[in-house]
Amino acid sequence: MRHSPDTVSCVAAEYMTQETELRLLQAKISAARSLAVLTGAGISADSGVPTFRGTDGLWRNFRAEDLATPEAFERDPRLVWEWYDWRRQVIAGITPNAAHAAVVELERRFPEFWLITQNVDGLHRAAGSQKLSEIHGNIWKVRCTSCEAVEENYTVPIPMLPMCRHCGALLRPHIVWFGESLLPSDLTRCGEVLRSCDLLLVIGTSGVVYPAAGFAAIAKDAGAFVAEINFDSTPQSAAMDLSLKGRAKDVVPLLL
Ligand code: BV8
Ligand code: ZN
Repeated sequence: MRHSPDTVSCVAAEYMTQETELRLLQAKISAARSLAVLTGAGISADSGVPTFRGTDGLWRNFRAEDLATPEAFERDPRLVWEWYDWRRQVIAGITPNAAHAAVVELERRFPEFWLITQNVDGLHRAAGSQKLSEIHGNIWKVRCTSCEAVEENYTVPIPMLPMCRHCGALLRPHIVWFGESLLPSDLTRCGEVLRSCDLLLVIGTSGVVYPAAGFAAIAKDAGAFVAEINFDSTPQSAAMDLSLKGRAKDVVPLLL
């Protein structure tokens, strides 16, 4: 079956595009002065952490937006804790993958570097990342609903319901829920990083949750080159300077 000229050209263009886009991004990285990286659930998917909107994202048919809210916790703290305990048990047995390790190596190479992650799984820290903002919190931290004490807690399974050892009040996950604002210090840091970086990598995020979904545009408006690495195209792909398709564990190490 003879392919029409334009089919051949777009397949070739498509193939060329991925190959040439990778070369272009490698060149941008070696020319960059300051690098910022924004990650989402997709970078941890290759380690086995369920994503939010992927088919594996559901827990007992609850959507994250139903459980990750102060209202849900008010209504049924046990249900919400059972969900976080289930995720802690899943993540406890998981290790970072080659994409997390490549981000650590980029941090080592760039004096001006910052990582902004939406992930609460703690895998970037476990991989060795140090210059990072966990803007949605960390699943291994708890906060007292009364005295606001924040502590690391790795107890798996966590006793139902976990209480504060300082004042005896109920503990909650130290995580930013829907309807809750990010920490002002994190927002300030993200703003500084996005407006000063000359290259932003956006890895494994669907780009639908704000304010993180607006970060690529902030960097682009400030003159940065913005590149997306994702298994699939996203609502933001068209707005990117470059969009590389593939698994994070396969593509990110190619940038080193
Ligand atoms: C706030 C912690 C002030 C919880 C999370 C403006 C417009 C519309 C709505 C809003 C708006 N401003 C505020 C809102 C409301 C809301 C919001 O954005 N809602 C969305 C649903 C429309 N935002 C908030 O409430 C934020 N707070 O704004 O406060 C305020 C409040 C109210 C109103 C106005 C102002 C707080 C948001 C933070 C919520 N907490 N996480 C927990 O984890 O338990 S968000 C949570 O969902 C994650 O942290 C992450 O941010 C998001 C999930 O997105 P992704 O990480 O991208 O994951 P997803 O599964 O969606 O996609 C995975 C991607 O990876 C896919 O693209 C896939 O193709 C790709 N992929 C998969 N496998 C691979 C891969 N890529 C590469 N390799 C692979 N192997
Ligand atoms: Zn307390």
